Amino acid sequence: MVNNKRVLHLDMDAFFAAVEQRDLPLLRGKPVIVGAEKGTRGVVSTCSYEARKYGIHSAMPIAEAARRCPHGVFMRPNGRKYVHASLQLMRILEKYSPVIEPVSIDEAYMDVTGAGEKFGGEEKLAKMIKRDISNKLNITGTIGIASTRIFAKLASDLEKPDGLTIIEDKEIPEKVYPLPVGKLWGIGEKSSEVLKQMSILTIGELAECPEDILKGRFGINGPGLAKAARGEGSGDVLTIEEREDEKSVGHERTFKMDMENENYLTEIILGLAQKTGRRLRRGGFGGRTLTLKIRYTDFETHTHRETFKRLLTNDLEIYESAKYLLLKAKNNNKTVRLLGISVSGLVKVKNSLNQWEEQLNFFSEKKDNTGLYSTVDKLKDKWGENVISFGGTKTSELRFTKSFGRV
Ligand code: TTP
Ligand code: MG
Repeated sequence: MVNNKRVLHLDMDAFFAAVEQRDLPLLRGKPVIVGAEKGTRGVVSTCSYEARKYGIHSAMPIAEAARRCPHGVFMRPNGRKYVHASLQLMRILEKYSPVIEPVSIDEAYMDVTGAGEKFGGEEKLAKMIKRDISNKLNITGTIGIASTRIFAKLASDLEKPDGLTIIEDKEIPEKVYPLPVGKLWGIGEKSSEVLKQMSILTIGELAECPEDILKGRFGINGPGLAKAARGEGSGDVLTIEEREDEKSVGHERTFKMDMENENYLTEIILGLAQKTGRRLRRGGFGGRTLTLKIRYTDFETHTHRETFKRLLTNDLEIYESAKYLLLKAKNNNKTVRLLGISVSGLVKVKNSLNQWEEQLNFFSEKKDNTGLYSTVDKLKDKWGENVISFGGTKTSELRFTKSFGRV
């Protein structure tokens, strides 16, 4: 798709692990695995690039990571530190474009249309941002630039870590189309497998596939796949103010694997709730209606909606309500492919707060995250002892979960 926009996507490298390696030089050059306690049934949050050589990755069971790399350094996440780094990161980005959309703790889109001229070219601009980040934060990030969000994101994934990939529209056939379909956001192993059976292996082949054929195989989601392959339909980069005009706030996540384990699904819900809560806070909103979207392996998709008496304003309330809907609605005979939650019926509850500041406060009372517990206490004071029961997900294991909501 050709347009006159230029979108920059930045994604920090091995973010949690990089912050740990920065703060403890002993860890540099070592396989560092950040995640659940060894010996528990929890998962890896992330790991350093040294650890990736052992095949370790986010969401892998921690026990598997320990088997693959027994000599690795296993660490529990320190949310307060990561939020602080994230806050600093977003402040740096603000210097380079007024249109920034943070989409997760270590990732942001920037509309850099026209910025190339101001900074002496896109490559110069990207290098300047990378240098600024590494000078100030002492960790690295990878940048992709293209004319659409979906291709900018794809570009930032091509040369990790510490990379930079710029894709001009005229280079799309040469740089994007030969890539495997799985490189495209939203296309996991299952879809790749189905596409393979249709002899569609590359993004270019997918882009050219007639939409009705895809519809026959993937139902209503089929045409979206071809659109994604053409870089279409991923929207503009939105500023915080623009997002405030949205009528609902939410996130969804497609899994690379199909999921049936209830504990894992509630963990996903927890991650989505945190992202949604953050967006609500950023706009100073609360909402009463919660919608849960479930897509099963066979692509059957259901939405379940419920309006609550209380106003949903924070992560834990959203998590609890979404978990309740999940347990009520889920068809236990099917494996789940995608989960999404959104909050609507928005009302302004306070003036716009800086989401990152708020998250920072959340973690800042003491190093051991007592801020989190005091928040839980306040909720319990307000709604009673049973309002928060984390099921399989312990409060102490609250962690950031990367959102794949909006490309
Ligand atoms: P990512 O950007 O997906 O991963 P990363 O920054 O660690 O590594 P990469 O170089 O490939 O970008 O996620 C950012 C952080 O979010 C990550 O450091 C830890 C956290 N996270 C989780 O806690 N759980 C997850 O499943 C994922 C994917 C990330
Ligand atoms: Mg990252």
